[in-house]
Amino acid sequence: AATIRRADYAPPAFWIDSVNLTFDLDPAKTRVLNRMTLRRNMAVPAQPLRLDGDELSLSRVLLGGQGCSFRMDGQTLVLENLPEGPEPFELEIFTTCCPEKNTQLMGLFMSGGDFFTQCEAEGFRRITYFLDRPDVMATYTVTLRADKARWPVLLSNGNLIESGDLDDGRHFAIWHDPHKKPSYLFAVVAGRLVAREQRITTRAGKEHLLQVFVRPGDLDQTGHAMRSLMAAVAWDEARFGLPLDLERFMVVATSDFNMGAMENKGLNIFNTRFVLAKPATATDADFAGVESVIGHEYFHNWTGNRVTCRDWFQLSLKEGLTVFRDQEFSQDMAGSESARAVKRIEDVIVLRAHQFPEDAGPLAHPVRPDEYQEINNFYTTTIYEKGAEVVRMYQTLLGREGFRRGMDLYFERHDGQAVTCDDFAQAMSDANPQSPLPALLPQFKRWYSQAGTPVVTAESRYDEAAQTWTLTLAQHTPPTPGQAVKEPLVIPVRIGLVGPDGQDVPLQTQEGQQGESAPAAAPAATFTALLTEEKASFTFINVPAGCAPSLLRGFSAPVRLQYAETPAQLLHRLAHDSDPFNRWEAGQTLLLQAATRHASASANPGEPALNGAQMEALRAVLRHPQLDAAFKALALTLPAESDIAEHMASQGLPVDPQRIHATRQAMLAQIASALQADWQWAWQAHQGSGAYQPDAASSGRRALAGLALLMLCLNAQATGDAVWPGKAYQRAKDAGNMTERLAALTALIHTHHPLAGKALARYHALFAEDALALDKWFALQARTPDADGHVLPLVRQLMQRPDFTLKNPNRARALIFTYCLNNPAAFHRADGAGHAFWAEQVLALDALNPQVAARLARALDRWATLAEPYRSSARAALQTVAARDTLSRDVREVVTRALG
Ligand code: HT7
Ligand code: ZN
Repeated sequence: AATIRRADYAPPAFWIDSVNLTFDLDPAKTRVLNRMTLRRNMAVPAQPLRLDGDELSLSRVLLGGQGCSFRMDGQTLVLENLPEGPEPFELEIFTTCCPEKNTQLMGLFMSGGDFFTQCEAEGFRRITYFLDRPDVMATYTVTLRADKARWPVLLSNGNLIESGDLDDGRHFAIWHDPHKKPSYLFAVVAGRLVAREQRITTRAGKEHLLQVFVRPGDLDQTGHAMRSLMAAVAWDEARFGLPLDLERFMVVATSDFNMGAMENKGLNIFNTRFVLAKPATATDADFAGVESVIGHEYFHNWTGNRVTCRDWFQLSLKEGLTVFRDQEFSQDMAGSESARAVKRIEDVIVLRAHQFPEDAGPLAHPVRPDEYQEINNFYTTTIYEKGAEVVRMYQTLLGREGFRRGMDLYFERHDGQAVTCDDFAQAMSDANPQSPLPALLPQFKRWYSQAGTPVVTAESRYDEAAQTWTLTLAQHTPPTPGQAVKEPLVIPVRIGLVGPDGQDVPLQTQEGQQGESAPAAAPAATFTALLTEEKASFTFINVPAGCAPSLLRGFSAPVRLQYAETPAQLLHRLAHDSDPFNRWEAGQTLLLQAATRHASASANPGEPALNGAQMEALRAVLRHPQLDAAFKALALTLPAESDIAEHMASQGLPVDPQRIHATRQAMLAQIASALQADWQWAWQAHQGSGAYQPDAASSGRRALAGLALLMLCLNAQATGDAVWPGKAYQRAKDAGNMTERLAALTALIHTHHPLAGKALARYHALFAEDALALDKWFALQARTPDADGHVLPLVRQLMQRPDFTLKNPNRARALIFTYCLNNPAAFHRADGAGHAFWAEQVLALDALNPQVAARLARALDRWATLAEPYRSSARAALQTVAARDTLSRDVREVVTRALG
């Protein structure tokens, strides 16, 4: 397949000013008439017009109303004899497509009998021939015609101009979008839908209509989405001065969708997973997901739509920035300082669980990639989450106000344009001439061009006589495929010192150090050291003896920190660190180190992983009178098996998924048993009363109670006690909300309790008609801890059920992805059967939906870190897939790169 290179970017040979589309919607054969006004781009050498197309049937092409010559170059429609000057001309193209056969879910497709579109990144070319690239922006007028009884609601971007009835029971609607937009933001929906509506008046005094469209039975599940949307509108205006620029803002939910949601101008299309939420069927995590994705898509209206990307290499310009904005939104919505910190911890857990492995694996790529074969493969955690961390570092360097100045200048300069990551960086820098950024900008921009997670090594030296503390920081970024040599980056490292009494020690620097700002009036508790060289030292004065350094507070940069901290220092910080992120991190480091020791080949598996002092430290956190329940739940949750695997891989240790699983199970049993009385207290003290609320405090309480129930059932599994499994069964049966029901079911399933089967059957009977709740039922079982290899046969058996289908991405993700990506010990089997199953499913999915198949293909990215025999069977499975000659471009790119 052809490689597309960033260096080859050239402006388009033509501009498209306006597009007039008429759709005659029909599942088997939809007819699309595309009348557009184009003009030559006189700034580039004269070339033929090459219009992108994909799986279209072409009926007619007219130039200025007359037949004209054209040719096909593969799927590209080529017109040579066009006006040579800059004057506009009209082109009319008539095509048909087949939505009911569109299992890729790109372009125009059907879901539950309704029509939807997905155009990002290159789906518009599956609707009509077009210059399907983000730097070609046009105004759109869209006429939709369809059978009125089957598709009573007809939607497109912008404003409804006219609607009415036609002959034969058909009707029409005409929409006009006044905003110029790239084709990837185009959308159409036609269906039997109902809407929750809300009129709002924004700060600017303008009235707007917000609508959330769903299938008729789902209206009672749209309240949270609407409240989140209203909050997002208010937040963007308050925090960034960015108002809603549309009279009408629509959100529509579909149950067949490749990703979470899509920010089409004024007509966001969502996976039902991120719209529908009611306490009986949605968990706290689901409620939080709705808020964050509703926010994310809404924030794209400015960061992505008003200012868009020049080309797809700049994807992180909109995605990294918008993830940063949705993270900030969710933090602000969480309220208290502690709840904000919990959100930050959760975001970093996600980054480390997904982006760090990507950056260390065969598909590592920079935040602004240099090349791709299939753009759909580049909607990655590097573009999104690492991109967001890069944006966050601007805010760390410039402060909130400086960051806001940068944003203001970015919009002042680029509103209505298609721009690059360089343009964003320049605006941040130019808006903050007094900051360290202008001098560091070329070096800072290496964050966009260099792949790989930097390793920052810290060394601490204390001079008791001089009462000085010197911290030496060194950076090194390991090589990644295609990038052998790395240059030093600009790394902001936020530092604190926890004194012997547990209080922060004020940090006073020696003169002339590169850091935060000019000497502050009063020494602050936290200092931001800017590491710009390969190695640099920072000395602080008036430091008492016995302090514990607290480094990379708030996770101030997306790096791996290596610091040989003593066990006593770790325990001290777990007990006292004023930075909640680092306090949590101290506990996780302790647990990760213990797990790594225990899982390594030389360890004695019979020995307990945690010692008495460590257990007491965990008990102290659990019983702490001031700490929030949400924080406690995070602090007492063991690192996932995949986190332990990555930690071991980063130390060059072979990854044995079975040993890691055994270690983690042993640690769980140890914590369950040693803290038995404390877990009982935690369960009893964190029961709720009253109606379900998804707020941070209530969900934190439920998280801790759920963890306590799991621990109590684990302990019961060891002792044979029947009380706690009985309580779990009752809860799984009668819980008033899905969070508690799922926690109880998980406790039964994870302890292989005989009541688990009965509880699962009851669950299925209750939720058989609710697709999202049923997805949880499949996922729960795919995540069962393996006992004698029983999970794979269970997954195969579940696939035979009439309510399973590979065609629905949510269902495939619930069962197959969960098994392959979230249950490592069940997946990486010594007999290789898990890997063979993966190959089978990747191939089966590829025939239906290459985008989804390519995501599953990523499950074996880290095969080279595995111990034998897992490594060989994983490679063999990759080779099996690579040997198929009919592979999509999507899967081909992933497996070829994985095999290196
Ligand atoms: N900008 C969107 C990315 C997207 C997508 C969404 C749905 C289906 C296919 C898709 N391809 C790319 C989602 C977002 O980041 O907001
Ligand atoms: Zn996005």
